[in-house]
Amino acid sequence: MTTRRNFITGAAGAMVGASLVSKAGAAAIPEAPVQSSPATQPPLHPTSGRPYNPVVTLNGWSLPWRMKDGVKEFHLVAEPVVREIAPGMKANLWGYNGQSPGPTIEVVEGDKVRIFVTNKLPEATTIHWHGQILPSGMDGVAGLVQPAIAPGKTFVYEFVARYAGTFMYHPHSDEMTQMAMGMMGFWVTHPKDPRRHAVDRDFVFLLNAYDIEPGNYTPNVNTMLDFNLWTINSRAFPGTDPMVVRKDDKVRIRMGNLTMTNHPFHIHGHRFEVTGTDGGWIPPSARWPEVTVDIGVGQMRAIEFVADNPGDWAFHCHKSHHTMNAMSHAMPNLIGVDQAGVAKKINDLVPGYMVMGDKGGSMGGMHMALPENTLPMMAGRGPFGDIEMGGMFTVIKIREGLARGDYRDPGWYKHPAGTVAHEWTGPVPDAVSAPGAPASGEVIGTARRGGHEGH
Ligand SMILES: [Cu+2]
Repeated sequence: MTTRRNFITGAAGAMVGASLVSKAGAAAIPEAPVQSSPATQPPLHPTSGRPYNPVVTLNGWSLPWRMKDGVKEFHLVAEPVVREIAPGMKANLWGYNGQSPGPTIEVVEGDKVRIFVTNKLPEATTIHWHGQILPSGMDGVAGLVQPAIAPGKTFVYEFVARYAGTFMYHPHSDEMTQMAMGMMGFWVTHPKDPRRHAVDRDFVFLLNAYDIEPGNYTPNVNTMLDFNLWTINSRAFPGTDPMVVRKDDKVRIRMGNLTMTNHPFHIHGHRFEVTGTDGGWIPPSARWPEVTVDIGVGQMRAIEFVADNPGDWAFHCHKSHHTMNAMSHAMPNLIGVDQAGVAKKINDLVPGYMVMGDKGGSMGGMHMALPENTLPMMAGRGPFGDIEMGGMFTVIKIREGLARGDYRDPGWYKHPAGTVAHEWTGPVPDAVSAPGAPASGEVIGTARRGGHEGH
């Protein structure tokens, strides 16, 4: 639910003291709306300024603005927030206007934009407008082109949104800490002519990662690579909302990567084309079909496809560890080892020990008791059982007969008769071994090496 907080009566006013903010000065600053829900909010249709086709931010929202003398004015408040990563786990993060990531900012090509940034963090910050072509002094790099915004201060950024495309914003001040704490947001500059690049559904999200040990609430900001929560807009599956799509809709998904590694995002049941980067739109003659697009560190990609295949389709990072949630990954590799009976004996000594893979049962089926404030490694439940996924995973739900603009979760797909993989109950011929192959059941070597450090 969106609530509104007046700058004069808000905590910022109290923090800097009434004497420092004159009534006239405070009244000149637009209010800073706040979002408290982690659920996907409906698209924000423009009521002032040029028309455009709004985007839908997965598990997020877009920031309202006001028009003042032909300038589109926004107010971002950098502040500590509590983000629900998924039901059962909350994190102390830093974000903007009540959430991490902050709200999506939507403007139109040629718009004059003024953004007030109030810093309610315990340390100085800035905002860099990633991908924007703007005056050097508006680029938000602390020390280089502006002084950092001290706690309690409000700065103003002004520039023209020159090119239509897909962008983001994030601090360029103590950025290792501030991005590890979740400070980032999406930015879309819509084309002047709303018919250009028009699609039926336009989803956006940022990829981010956190290192929060089970039982903790605050990310370790010194982690360099070994993150344990791989998230879409600071949500981990099953906390990520589905992307609901009407059959035959033209769909765009725009993604930005603010983690420390690349993420090859993969769609099921469809082919797409990469149509845009953070540098702009790709000419149709330069596009090629894909089912996976690698999004490098600091990059943005827009993909487009026609949703002509009804069903529930996985959409996820293809690094398999990125579709798992927190908990220890430092375990010996026992695949191929007969662990029958072993698990129970070890469990008597080490409560909670898990055997993985062979004869131990898969991880999705374990349903172990969890420590406080963490998520099972793979937790989703589907109509056929456990969905053995977490992290950077969501579902695209394509249905016939949805209304235009209806994003409500339609439930699980009802497969037409005869279209679900099923057990074969007929005769099965004996397997034929190649000459010199080991006899069935013979074990080659033993599993000694453990772990997978350094991945
Ligand atoms: Cu990934």
